[in-house]
Amino acid sequence: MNVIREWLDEKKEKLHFTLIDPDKQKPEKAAKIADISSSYGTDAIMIGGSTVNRKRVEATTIATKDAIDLPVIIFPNSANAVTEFADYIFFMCLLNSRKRRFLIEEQIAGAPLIRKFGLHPIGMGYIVISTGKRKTTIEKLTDLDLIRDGDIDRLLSYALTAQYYGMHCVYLEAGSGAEKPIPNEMIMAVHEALDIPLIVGGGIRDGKTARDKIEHGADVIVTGTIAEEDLDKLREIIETVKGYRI
Ligand code: 1GP
Repeated sequence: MNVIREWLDEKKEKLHFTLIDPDKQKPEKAAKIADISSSYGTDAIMIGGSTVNRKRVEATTIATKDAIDLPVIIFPNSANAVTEFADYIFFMCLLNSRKRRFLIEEQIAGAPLIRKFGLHPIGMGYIVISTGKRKTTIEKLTDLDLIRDGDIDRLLSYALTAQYYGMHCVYLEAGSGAEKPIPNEMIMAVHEALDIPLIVGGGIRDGKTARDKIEHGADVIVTGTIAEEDLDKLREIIETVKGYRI
């Protein structure tokens, strides 16, 4: 079962996921952001960040589940983020990392916990693109085989690898707070080559940009930072994504 595909087919709409970083606010505030996002029409809440610890992930997940009725998906930075209180977890491989840790070790550590907790894993090929001059946190932490704006063939090699491995989706990530989002031509190239759902996030701050990404082939738009900074813009983004007719 590919749950992202099912949601897309059932709703016949593009999807918006709200990312909450448990390190950025207390669980009560996180639950409030989830509640507001839900009222604007977001489809799921993702919980994760680059420095989170298990207790914080758990507390934020519990508070969020209590506040809303939407699916909660863990977006883990390591096996330490696996918590029994969520519904789903992105079982992800950072395909263009050079570190064994992000390619397979954290997955091996997390897999038995996923089974024990009965979490539903969503296999994901995670590809980080370096879109700006300034390094994002994820770029600093993960020792990347750099993919820059214009490296379409190499991006396609990675994205096809995800599909041929049987992963359920590909996530093109510009990094939280990125100066520039994923370029349109990269989204279009991956969209044309792949059959699995395409998730796009990082640096999306307004409805026009979200629309641009969807028009070029994104199936799911992820936003994180904007919910902490400007709720009107969050609303604009969600309404744009949900109002888009396929
Ligand atoms: C990061 O793509 C997400 O994993 C969201 O990025 O915080 O820039 O919206 P922003």
